[in-house]
Amino acid sequence: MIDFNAVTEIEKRTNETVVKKRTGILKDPRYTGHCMGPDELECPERLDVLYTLLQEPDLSGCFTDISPRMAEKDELQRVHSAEYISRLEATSGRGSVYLDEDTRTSAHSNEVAQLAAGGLCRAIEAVHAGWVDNAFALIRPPGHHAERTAAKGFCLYNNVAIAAHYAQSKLGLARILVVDWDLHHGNGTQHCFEDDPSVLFFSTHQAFTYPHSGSLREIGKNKGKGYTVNVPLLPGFGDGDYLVIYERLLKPIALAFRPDMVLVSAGFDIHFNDPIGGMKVTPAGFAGLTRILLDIAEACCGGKLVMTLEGGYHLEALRDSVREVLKEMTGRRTTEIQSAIASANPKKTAYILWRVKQVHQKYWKNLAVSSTGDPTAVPSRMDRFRGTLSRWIAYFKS
Ligand code: Q9C
Ligand code: ZN
Repeated sequence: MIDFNAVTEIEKRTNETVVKKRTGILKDPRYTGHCMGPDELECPERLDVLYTLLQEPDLSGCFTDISPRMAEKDELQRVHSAEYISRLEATSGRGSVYLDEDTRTSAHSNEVAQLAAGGLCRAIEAVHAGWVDNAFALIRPPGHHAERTAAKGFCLYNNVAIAAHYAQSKLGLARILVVDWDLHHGNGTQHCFEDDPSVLFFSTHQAFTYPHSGSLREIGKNKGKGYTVNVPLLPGFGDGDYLVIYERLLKPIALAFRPDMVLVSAGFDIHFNDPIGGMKVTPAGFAGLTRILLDIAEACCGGKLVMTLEGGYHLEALRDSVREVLKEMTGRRTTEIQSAIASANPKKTAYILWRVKQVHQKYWKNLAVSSTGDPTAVPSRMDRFRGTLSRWIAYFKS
């Protein structure tokens, strides 16, 4: 039985203080019971390797197990239409049913998808209640592409959207920050909170690829303007580039927003070995990203951070990356990000930093660029490009 009241250990090392965190892991063997067919990228083996990872000598015993529950009907209905829920329910017990060209069900998929959404709610409950400091929901199917009335891109129910609504309506949290570092734009999550200023959606994604949404002009609607921040990236971004984006764009926005909890759609398809992604993030880069998110959560909400698995299709890359994320979350290691930021090629990020600042500084005053002495300032010569991407690409290649 888990002792949720165990006191956080503090361990002194030579000249740094390591504060160990209680990290919850939401897992369940039933999550491997959804299978889209042989040779599918989004496969049960993804969780097999992660659940095996947890048994490694330096990780075993470091985590608090959290058990899932099914999402309730009313929780699903906050995000999905009754017709869509019935359509998914009707696949129960049946063979393969295609819901989208990339997305199909097996006999237990409906129940597994409800267990994924409910599982993420449980991880959030555990962090909110203080049973653990932070948590990672190692669940599938993923969720961030699922729309109100449609399955999409391997996703059935939108786990993060359902869980963010749960955190607000059942736990009483006011503001939720949803960060989506998956390779693909989190279209479903964005659409769910587009006009809602209480949920800030920040997404980095590879531009000009599936699902072809998430341009930086998509900033939210009505009262939600400014609370959707899209950062489309060209392929080839690596650790330093991602850390620059998260440190210089996400961090100031998030500190101004002051979330009560940070939820992360953690996709590992930005790893350099991923079969469908063009990004170059390494396991150390994932640790650095996790460190920035933990810093934000620490500054705003007592470190309350909940990660949830989205994409990531190279099994070893997925395992090696999740290992580093988990080490960071437990506080056993604190990745130093400033040197990676300092050694990143500023040409790669200058255009997107400048564009996001240009579009969002009216909503987020602390993004304003000062031309002198500010390390976050974008070179004024960027103005010559008049904001066109093709001009910037030519500059970058020069
Ligand atoms: N049919 C996630 O990473 N590829 N989903 C579409 C054209 C779909 C990715 C190719 C990729 C979905 C959660
Ligand atoms: Zn993805």
